[in-house]
Amino acid sequence: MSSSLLKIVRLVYFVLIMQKVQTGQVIEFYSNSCLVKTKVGKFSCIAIKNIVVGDFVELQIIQDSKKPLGKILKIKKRFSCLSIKNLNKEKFFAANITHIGILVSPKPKTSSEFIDKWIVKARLSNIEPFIINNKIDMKSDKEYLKKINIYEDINIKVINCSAKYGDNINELIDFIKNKCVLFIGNSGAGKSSLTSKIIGKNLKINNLSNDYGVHTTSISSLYELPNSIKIIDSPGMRDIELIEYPKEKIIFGFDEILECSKYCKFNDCNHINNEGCNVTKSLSDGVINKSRYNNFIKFKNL
Ligand SMILES: Nc1nc2c(ncn2[C@@H]2O[C@H](COP(=O)(O)OP(=O)(O)OP(=O)(O)O)[C@@H](O)[C@H]2O)c(=O)[nH]1
Ligand SMILES: [Mg+2]
Ligand SMILES: [Zn+2]
Repeated sequence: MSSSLLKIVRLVYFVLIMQKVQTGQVIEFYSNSCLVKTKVGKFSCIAIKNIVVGDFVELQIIQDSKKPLGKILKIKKRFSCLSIKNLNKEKFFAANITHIGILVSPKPKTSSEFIDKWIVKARLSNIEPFIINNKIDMKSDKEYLKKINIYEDINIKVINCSAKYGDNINELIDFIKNKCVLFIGNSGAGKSSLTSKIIGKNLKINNLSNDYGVHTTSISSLYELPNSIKIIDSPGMRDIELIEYPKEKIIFGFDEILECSKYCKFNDCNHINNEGCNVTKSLSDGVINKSRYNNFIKFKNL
């Protein structure tokens, strides 16, 4: 095709798509712009208030001086939305995710508080949490392994893998089919390494052993695979607060404690020192794990 004919075809094509309202999904989000993937291509758009990665949007394509740009008209109704509140400031984080993969690693060591806080957050956001125990190629102490094993006992899926060497990646891929998964974890836990392994493309990773040229993920990006897998790689996180939730809701992140609490003598039992408390009884009988119980009490009193 001659170059002038190609230009005309391209022009007609853009005129056609510019007339129609397109729908798409936000796959990358920057401070004041975002990238939206539609059936007819990816378009850079000016961000609108509260928009996040994972949002489905309606947009109009407009021709800016050279390249086409998208103008977001509307954010579609979300089936889940995750936000983080710190010091009274609420930051929306990701939308339309079905599962949160909590990455844990022996180095940097993930605390049980971090895991339990994310389980609470996921449950209260209508999202299913599961655990990805990464870096199984590394030596880890018994205490750490014991800590991870308790989650299987409370029906939270645990997948042991090595993002670096590929061990068990297929099990993870099978599990996340038809799901939209957000990977969260401390900086250096291996979120980007894992995402790279799954999508088969090298993303920049955070080289822990080197103080120079360290790449820490700074934006959340959504990757789509042919087998209906959507993955969001997110920046590493230190700690989250749970201040946005009423204290009485914390128990929904602790299924096993919730179950036992149904047999406490009093409805308003504090599960610490009230008479007839079935939670403290189950704790001393070894039915409830001590670290889970301690985190439950701690989060209720934050
Ligand atoms: N031994 C080992 N190292 C790993 C594994 N997965 C990741 N790493 C290493 O851990 C370091 C951090 O990996 P990243 O994937 O950048 O971690 P991240 O969670 O994306 O970090 P942030 O973007 O800072 O949040 C890199 O040096 C990786 O090579 C693993 O399974 N085993
Ligand atoms: Mg990263
Ligand atoms: Zn009780």
